[in-house]
Amino acid sequence: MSEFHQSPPALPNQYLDDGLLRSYLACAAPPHVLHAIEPELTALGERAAGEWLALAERAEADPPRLIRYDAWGRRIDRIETSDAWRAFERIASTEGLVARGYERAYGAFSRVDQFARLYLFAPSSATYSCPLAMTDGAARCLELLGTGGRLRAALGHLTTRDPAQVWTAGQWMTERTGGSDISGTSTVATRDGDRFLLFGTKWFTSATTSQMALTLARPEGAEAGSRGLSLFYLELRDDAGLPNHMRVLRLKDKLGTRALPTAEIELDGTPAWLVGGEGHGVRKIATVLTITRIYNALAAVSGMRRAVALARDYARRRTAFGRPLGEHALHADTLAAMQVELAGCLLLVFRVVELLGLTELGVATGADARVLRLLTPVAKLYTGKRAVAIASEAIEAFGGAGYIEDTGLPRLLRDAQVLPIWEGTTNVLSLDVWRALAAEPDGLGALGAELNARLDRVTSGDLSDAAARVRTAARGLTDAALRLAACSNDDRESVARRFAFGIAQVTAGALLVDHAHRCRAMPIGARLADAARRWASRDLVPSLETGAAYRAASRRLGLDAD
Ligand code: MFK
Repeated sequence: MSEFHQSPPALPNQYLDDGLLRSYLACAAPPHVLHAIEPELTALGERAAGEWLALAERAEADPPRLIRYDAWGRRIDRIETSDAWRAFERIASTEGLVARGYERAYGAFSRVDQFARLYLFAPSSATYSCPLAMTDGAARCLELLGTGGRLRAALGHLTTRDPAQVWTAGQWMTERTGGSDISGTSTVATRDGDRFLLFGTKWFTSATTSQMALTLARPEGAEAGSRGLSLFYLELRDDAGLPNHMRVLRLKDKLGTRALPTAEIELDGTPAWLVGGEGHGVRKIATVLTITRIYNALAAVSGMRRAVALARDYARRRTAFGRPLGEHALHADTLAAMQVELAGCLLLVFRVVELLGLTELGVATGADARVLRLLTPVAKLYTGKRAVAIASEAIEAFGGAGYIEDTGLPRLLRDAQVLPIWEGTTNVLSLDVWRALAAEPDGLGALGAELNARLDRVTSGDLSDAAARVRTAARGLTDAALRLAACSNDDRESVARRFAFGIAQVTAGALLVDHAHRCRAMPIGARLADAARRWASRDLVPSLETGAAYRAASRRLGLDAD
């Protein structure tokens, strides 16, 4: 009988081992800031590979439960979470994973510092990054719009580092009628003095153990459709700790994110306060969506990084056909493609984070603000899709072991699959790109100018071909946008996803070529240059064919019975 056992993959310090992240920070961070944060990031990288990973496994193994009644028959609707899940709440607050974005200790760079920490935390957190995303989004919304003692006090709870005081927030938009199209929102707000009472059902409420939520409802008498909606603040529990005129109908049985409590909730006179006055609720909650979409993109790249790290480690351990997997040219090629994808996506996401920091500090140029608006949906939609593909590839790199639950590997794929769905699906966000360009027609011009300036810096000969390819693709994209602007809405819609992918790939390409050039003297420089050349050699802009005949063919292909 064989006593042979495969050796499982191991994770080293997740900061020290991450040359890509470190090279990015070395370029992006002011030297004194890098000096200050590196020891802390190193400590977080250690915890991400050890303590947090163990907590995440425990949280996944002990998912939330809904306790409807207490022993005496009183309806309590308490969601019980594991000790491990609650430990993440303490860790997140003491590490200031949200607070740092509001303390702004490093000025406009504070968001990059915060998101670098989140990058290490997220893939070892059993999706605790989700409540943090909504907490951060709500904090920003209240910071901008939250007047009055109650809302200012809530902001204090969301941004504190004190675990005894800290709150998390939910963001409740989705109802039975839909999550993308929220015009059918049927939650009604009835005025009750200086507050409102909410009546309705919310179909997806993630992180339902939060203390507060921001939600949409229609004040009585307000117009139909999304324009009649207002944004409200509510607290989930009353002073006695009981549900605040609401019922938890059930917990969702989800494909992944299993440690994260997601529930259906019925509001039955829940006290709520207007945020930013009556009306324009969608425009107001868009502040939350911008933040949560950036978190989503961050979760996607950090998940990709984890998948790549595991697959790479295994490729050194696992022997097949007489050699370690990594010694096989085809496997090395597959891992290389994953790393290239990760590199482009990481730089894309952190560029968005940089722009967020500049905007919040009030030091962004008009062009920066336009690029942030444009790249937020682009980064979210592109990285969400790529995260699923990379997780799938990583699992395949483990062969059958990747398909077996107790290796923990299937979770990579399950948890990635939510990323293109929540916070706006790929198609909804592709259309949001056109919404952004309709509001700011010069958004693409501003992006193009930034990318060209980056490419102009590239003077090293071994990257000049790559720079030229990206520049040509960027020009093609701008020309296409002009052509599409003159097309019908239907034509623009049919091409929207391909157009958004083009923006993502061209932007990431320019960032990667620029970054490789800046890092050329570092030990990682040659690897980055290889990654940049491979990225640039793709078809950066997919076919943008459209038109009435094309759309008719799409309908026939997509919908007609064979
Ligand atoms: C680890 C990762 C963590 C993630 C945690 C997630 C957990 C939470 C789970 C969820 O909550 S998932 C549900 C998230 N839901 C969505 O993302 C909604 C998806 N649907 C859309 O985004 C639709 O496009 C939208 C609801 C916005 C369509 O609504 P409308 O009312 O038909 O859009 P309209 O009329 O174009 O826009 C209304 C206003 O909002 C306009 O402003 P004005 O009133 O000034 O004209 C728009 O400009 C503005 N707006 C819309 N989208 C915007 C925006 N402003 C800025 N940024 C945007 N993205």
